[in-house]
Amino acid sequence: MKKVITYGSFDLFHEGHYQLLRRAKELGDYLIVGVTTEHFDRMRGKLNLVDPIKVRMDNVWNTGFADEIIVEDHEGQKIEDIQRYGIDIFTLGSDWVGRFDYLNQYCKVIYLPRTAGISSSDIRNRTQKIVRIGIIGTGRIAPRFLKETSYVSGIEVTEAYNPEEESAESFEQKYQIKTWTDHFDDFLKDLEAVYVASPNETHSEYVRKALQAGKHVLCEKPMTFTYAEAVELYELAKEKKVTLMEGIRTAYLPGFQQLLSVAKGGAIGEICDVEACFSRLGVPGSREMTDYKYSGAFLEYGSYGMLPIFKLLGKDYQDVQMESVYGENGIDVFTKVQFRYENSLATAKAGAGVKSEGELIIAGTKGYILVPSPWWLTRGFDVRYEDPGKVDHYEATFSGLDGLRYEISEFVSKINGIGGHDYKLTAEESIAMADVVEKFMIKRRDHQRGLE
Ligand code: C2G
Repeated sequence: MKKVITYGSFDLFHEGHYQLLRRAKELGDYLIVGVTTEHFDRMRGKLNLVDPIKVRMDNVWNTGFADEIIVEDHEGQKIEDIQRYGIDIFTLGSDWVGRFDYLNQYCKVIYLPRTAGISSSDIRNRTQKIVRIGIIGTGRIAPRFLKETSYVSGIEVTEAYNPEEESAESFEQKYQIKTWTDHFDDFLKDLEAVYVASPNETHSEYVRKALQAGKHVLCEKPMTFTYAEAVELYELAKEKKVTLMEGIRTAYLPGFQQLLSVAKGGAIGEICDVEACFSRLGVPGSREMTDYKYSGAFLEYGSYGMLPIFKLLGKDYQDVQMESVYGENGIDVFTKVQFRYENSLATAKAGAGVKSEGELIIAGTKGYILVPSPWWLTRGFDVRYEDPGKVDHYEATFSGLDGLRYEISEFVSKINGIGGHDYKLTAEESIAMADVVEKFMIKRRDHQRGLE
């Protein structure tokens, strides 16, 4: 009996999928179809799948071509499956030509011609409403956002805004995006959403204005400097029935989700300590090194460290203490924030003029988890125990350089009401971060007053 295997997401099942399965079956006597999990698809950069796995599997089954359906959930599984099921032929559509030639050492690899003129992405784009988003602030991060949006279906950057003419103009010329320097209300008019990537001190005002105009908002961290304002903005979003999301990228990465599950799943027992560090040496003269009012190590990078702490231990700590190493201008070049919970401790460290190891360590009663640097781009981690010979290694991956597309994809899902409750970064967690930021700013201001 000749056994054939093929794989796919089979999202929004269409004629191309049908024809592929028909011809795959004709290649042999028994066809096994591997259907991808959403987690695996997200790791390999396929975002915004519409159909749940059950629907995708049923659709494959209903063609009558598959003799067996399996789930594909990790990189490297194809080799395992070919050996486990004694496969003679591996086949995929011609969009993958060359990519799986290495499997020739295990079985025969055949690429079948792809059906022209139809794809899940086309169907998604036709049936889904495209969210028109405008970027506020055309500085360093705007081009990255623009590029990453192109990998997410259902969203398109159509405009940008920057009151500084020079920056706005060069952005418009370089990226061919209509750019405004004033008339903020007109800029908002044709948009459903905005991405706020302006200087820190302008975030909250732009967020407020956009929410008031009924727009969905994705805002760079830190969204506000005070607890009260964070509460107010999330309430406003609720009242206007729009999505408000703080852009802490790590929260949306598949590897970080996996890390949280493993840590909370009991592998290391009770969690007793979380220690997270993020440092990036700023260029002399850069905002991170000079803007002592609204920038510095903690305001730029502190949210990253607070994220795993609040995700793992909750936001109801008993006490928080913070200390900084300050530069000449009173800016913090390094800040350490320590939380005390009823039965655990946590530390978030942020450096802009100090370099340290960017690792995350979660210590528990049975073992610990080490997420190596850069932990905030979670690509894998170890669960370690008293016995140094016993290590459980978890591999994760994501597409793109910095994971921004996962954050954008989450934003689109929330706008479209897909994906259920907030859990990756809740309003309450974001508000709790604003509270710490407020405490930090008071302390730093006191230090700066002493310098005057
Ligand atoms: N396909 C096709 N014609 C189309 C569209 C898709 O022949 N117009 C084929 C693809 O080449 C693939 C199968 O249908 O062989 C499933 O396509 P997708 O659902 O897009 O899945 P894909 O991302 O190609 O999964 O491990 C997963 C696999 O590596 C590939």
